[in-house]
Amino acid sequence: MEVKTSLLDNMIGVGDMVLLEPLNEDSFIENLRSRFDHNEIYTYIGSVVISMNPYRSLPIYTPQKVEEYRNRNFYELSPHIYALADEAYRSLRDQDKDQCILITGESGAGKTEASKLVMSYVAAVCGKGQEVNKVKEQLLQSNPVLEAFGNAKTMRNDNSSRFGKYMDIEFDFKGDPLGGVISNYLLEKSRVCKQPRGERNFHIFYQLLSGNAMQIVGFMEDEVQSVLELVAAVLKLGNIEFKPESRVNGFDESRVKDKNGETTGGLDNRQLYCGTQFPVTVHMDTHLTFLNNFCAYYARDALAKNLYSRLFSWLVTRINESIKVGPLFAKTRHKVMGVLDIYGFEIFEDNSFEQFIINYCNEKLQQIFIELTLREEQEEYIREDIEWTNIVYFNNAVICDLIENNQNGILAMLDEECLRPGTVTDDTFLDKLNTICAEHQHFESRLSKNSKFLTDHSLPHSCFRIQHYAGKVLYRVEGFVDKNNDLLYRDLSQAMYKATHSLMRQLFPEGNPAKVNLKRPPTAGFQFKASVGVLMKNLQTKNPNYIRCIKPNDKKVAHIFTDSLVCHQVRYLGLMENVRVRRAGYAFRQPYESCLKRYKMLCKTTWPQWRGPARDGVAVLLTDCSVPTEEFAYGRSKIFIRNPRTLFTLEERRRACLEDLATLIQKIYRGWK
Ligand code: AD9
Ligand code: MG
Repeated sequence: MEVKTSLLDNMIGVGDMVLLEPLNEDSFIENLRSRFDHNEIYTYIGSVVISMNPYRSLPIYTPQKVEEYRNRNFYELSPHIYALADEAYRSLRDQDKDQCILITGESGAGKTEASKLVMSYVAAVCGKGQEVNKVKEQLLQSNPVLEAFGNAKTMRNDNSSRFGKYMDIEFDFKGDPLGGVISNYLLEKSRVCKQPRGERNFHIFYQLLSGNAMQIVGFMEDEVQSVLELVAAVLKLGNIEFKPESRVNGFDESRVKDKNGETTGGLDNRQLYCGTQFPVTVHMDTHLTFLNNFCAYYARDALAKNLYSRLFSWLVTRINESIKVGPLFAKTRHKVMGVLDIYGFEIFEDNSFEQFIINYCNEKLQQIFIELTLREEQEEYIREDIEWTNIVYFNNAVICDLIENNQNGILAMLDEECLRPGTVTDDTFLDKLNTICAEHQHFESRLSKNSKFLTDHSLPHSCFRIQHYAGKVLYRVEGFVDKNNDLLYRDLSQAMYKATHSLMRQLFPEGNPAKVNLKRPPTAGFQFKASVGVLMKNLQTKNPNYIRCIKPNDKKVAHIFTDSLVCHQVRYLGLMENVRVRRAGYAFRQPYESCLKRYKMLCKTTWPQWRGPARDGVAVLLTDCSVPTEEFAYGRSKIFIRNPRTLFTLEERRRACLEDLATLIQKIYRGWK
């Protein structure tokens, strides 16, 4: 069989790393670099798309490009994120396989941009009509709203996602979009009160100040007004200052310094002041008392953070209401495409609970990638009896376990410490980590063997260090206990519930005195672990499509490709191992029955019906099509095809065959008429 050449052969460098000769780290990086220099920012490893952030807009996302990639085979055109989006959408529509798009990479690597490109491509190629267009518009418009409230400028990225986002887009049997559901994961709410030097608060605070009129699809005008009032209230809270006033019963009391301005956009300021001032519960008796200065500031910040994060979650719920699938479709099975865009792995000078959570989430995603592309792929060869030499790769399961193990994982220990009566501080938590390490043989050996967790004496005070898959991160324990507890004085909730502002009341339902619930809310870490667990289970039920984003430089500028930085990412993303597994293996596999069903028309002996075992039918078919024997291998239940282009050629012949058939049918039909 003549192996058809695709555009993969006529381009800068090599479009698919699987075809790279010789294959080593240097040639891999060089290939990325020469393609990047020629504005070829996408490169494949088989079906995985590597995306280099160009840091400038390239003319490669035009409607013409969409048309070019529409309904074309993955390997037919030069690598593009549209090819992956098209492939995922077509498998969803034609083969009824739920898909998920997993986008990974460190902060600033281009994940959010990639997720928007996938969504806009799918929106451009799926369905038409007024109703469908409205659904599409709402799905797409959810992005700017959530970005305004959930993104901020950081040292690593001017538009950094400070929350995790997973969106399920649902389609009907024809592949028309019906609606969607967004899940959000732990917003970095500490940013509301404090931003590291050189960073900013969430975008909305600046948009609000510059009077940016907000157009939110699906929101009523008064809702927008309400939301902005609460954003203003958060700002206002930040400006409240206290001064120590008197000493009553040996306690310092603190009062609000300046009560200028009685309203903040429709919200009575006194309600905010009340919230931060009284009363507190002391020894189970409720005394009307004022907080001391430290506690007053603490309460103020806790309230601002809680108010903002609850407002954010409310926004997500509200957006979900407008994009949810209509009741008509509730009972039918939908096809689902999930798009995951989380906060990228980050290492700052000062890393706290937020970075710990963000990096844990990235470990889990890396784990899915390893499970599915490296481990599962190799295990399938063994299962199917295909000759195979094992390829060694680093499995980060040990780090995930270190963090999430129910008995002695770091999160479990943090929870235990948070729930323990007595004096609990961040340092007692750190002591606990150290003691557990020393006491538990299993734990200690697991840790020291892999040196993933280090609290040795060379570390700065109050720190521990984790050797993550993407690098060593030093965490300062200060604030861990507090942020994990995430408690709000009950009185604050009650004061907020008393507000005349209806959205404010809605955000603090536990403040309703009729519904006092003395049960402790689950900790932030516990909730996050649980929701990530649900997400991982959900992803595993879908067919994964990977986009691995790489950041070319640390300066956030175009045209600069820093070898060492790219090399570091290529290493920790496991891309070399990915190519090796892919190269040694087979690009394509399919059960004998489905392979025969799809291609039997290419061979006279198997068409229209093959009456023997499917495996023999496939053998006859491949011989008849002159596919070279080194191009395929017979597994127990599946046929394995090595080179994507072999498959591409089979697909091309099938398409030609179908066209001939259609012409023939038309001729016969005309003859009849
Ligand atoms: V973080 O983990 O949320 O901090 P991301 O999401 O990985 O990070 P993002 O998509 O926000 O990074 O990309 C950072 C910036 O790079 C964008 O604001 C764009 O200015 C730039 N970028 C990324 N991808 C592209 C692209 N395909 N074309 C042009 C891009 N610019
Ligand atoms: Mg992002």
